[in-house]
Amino acid sequence: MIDLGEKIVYQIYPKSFRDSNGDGLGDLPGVIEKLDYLQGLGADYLWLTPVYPSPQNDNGYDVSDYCAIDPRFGTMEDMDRLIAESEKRGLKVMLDMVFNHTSTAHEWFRKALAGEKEYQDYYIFRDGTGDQLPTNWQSKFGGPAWEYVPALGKWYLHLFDVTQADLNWENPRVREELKNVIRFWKGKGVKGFRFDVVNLISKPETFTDDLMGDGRRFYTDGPHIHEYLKELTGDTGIEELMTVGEMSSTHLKDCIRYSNPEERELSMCFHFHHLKVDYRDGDKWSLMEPDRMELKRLFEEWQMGMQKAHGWNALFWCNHDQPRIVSRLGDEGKYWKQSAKMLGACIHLMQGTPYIYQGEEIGMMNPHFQEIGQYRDVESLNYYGILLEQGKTEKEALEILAARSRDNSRTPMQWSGEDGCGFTEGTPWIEAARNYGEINVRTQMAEEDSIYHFYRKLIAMRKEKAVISKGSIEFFMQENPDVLAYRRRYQGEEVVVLNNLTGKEAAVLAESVWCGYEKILGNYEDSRTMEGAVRLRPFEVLVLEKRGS
Ligand code: TEU
Repeated sequence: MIDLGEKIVYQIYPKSFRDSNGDGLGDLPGVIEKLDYLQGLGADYLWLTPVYPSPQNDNGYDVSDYCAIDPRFGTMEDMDRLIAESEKRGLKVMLDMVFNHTSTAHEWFRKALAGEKEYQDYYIFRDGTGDQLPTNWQSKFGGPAWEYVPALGKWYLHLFDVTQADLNWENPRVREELKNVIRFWKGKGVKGFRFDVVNLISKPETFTDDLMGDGRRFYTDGPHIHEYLKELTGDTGIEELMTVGEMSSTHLKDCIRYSNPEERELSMCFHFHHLKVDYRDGDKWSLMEPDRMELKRLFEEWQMGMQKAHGWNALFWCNHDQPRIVSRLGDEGKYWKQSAKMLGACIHLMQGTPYIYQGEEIGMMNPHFQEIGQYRDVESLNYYGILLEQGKTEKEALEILAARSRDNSRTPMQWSGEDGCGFTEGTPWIEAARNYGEINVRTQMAEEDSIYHFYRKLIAMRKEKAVISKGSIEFFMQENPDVLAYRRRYQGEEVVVLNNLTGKEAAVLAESVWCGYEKILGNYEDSRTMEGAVRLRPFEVLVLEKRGS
């Protein structure tokens, strides 16, 4: 069994990581070039988002062949080399399995369109006429979740883009095909899998209109989801590998089952509730100041809930779908460095397995695009149109995208201050953030006090201290809206983590919180002694260890 609490996963979005051939797109040889960097950081696993053949309508999450490499990213030899070179450095490769849907360019879907009944059963088709949608469900990228194929007189379901057709998991042949994909990659030496929106794969028996929402309540954590996951894991022998399910709009009770080892489903889950605390009325496209009390409540609910029932959390702020966390909950100006470090510590010292998304470890920010022409993401482009239709001005719509677009995290990795920011010698497929001169890996590796070195310390601390990797967790000061405070305990050892979530000086700490403890990590340089009234400074994090523990 893997000791999940000791592992760190680094997420790579290959398209924006490192371009080795100057075509403006990142590629696998580019990832290989950077393996030493990842080893130096202390990562254990690299999760690569999809590099399979794809029309790239959703940047690879529209897969047209699960067992090959898109020439834009390289070759199968490159992948083999990446796996081998990673192993040499003690790194394991995790791949992204997009099993809820395929691209409509996939051979299976093309055969379905050509009238082959057998392949129509691979997808979710419904007979009908072009003027009558089967249900009122909405696609997650905007617009109806159904598309009509006049030649067949049928609709097909697509919870995401119209070119991403949902697979029919009720069909055992589909399940077998997907198991073969896992077996293929496992045979190549891949040591982990991230399953894209895997809690959406089990659709209800009958399809009905959702009078209360967009349809998600019918297929989220759906009727056969636990059976399907047990079957997939059991039949492919991936139980001993590292697996993580991306759980969309999920429930705690299901995540416990997905990740409790006795259930033999997955190692852990991503959920997104803590990343919606700045959505007004749950609407991503409606801006609001983050609700910090809600953030604290959610952390407590999920950490305590998973702990109690032996589930396991994937710990993360950032990924390729989320705006940059410093721009969102931290500070882009005076307290950039402090806030990036505080946010890192806040997540890394909780119970679970931490994930770092490329660039997070150097405090990369949203790029603040000003024009629609700078965006590439299908969801952003769709919603720009929807927001205008709803009556927003172009300026308002652009402000919303600048805060919420998935492209905020997809700009090139900032390796250096040179032209192309060390990402490419060509023209990048998406513009880099303008601040790469100041914010880049080269500068931060050279600077002792940098965010990069702070992340290295966080990683090292998890590996050195069993209280971080194995300890229990409890929250305190829950009535205080500014400070997120928790305590970890393990075999007589104790560590306390105090995070000022705000840009203001925050509450005075009761003496009982710090007396008898010593500071082992913080994000302010000076040598303030822990005496008398201890106030947390803007975005300050204090990590305290009980003396003699
Ligand atoms: O994302 C699932 C998902 O629902 C989101 O995070 C989505 O981006 C968000 O809800 C939109 O507001 C996964 C992948 O991470 C994402 O990149 C893919 O586009 C999506 O699945 C479809 O495969």
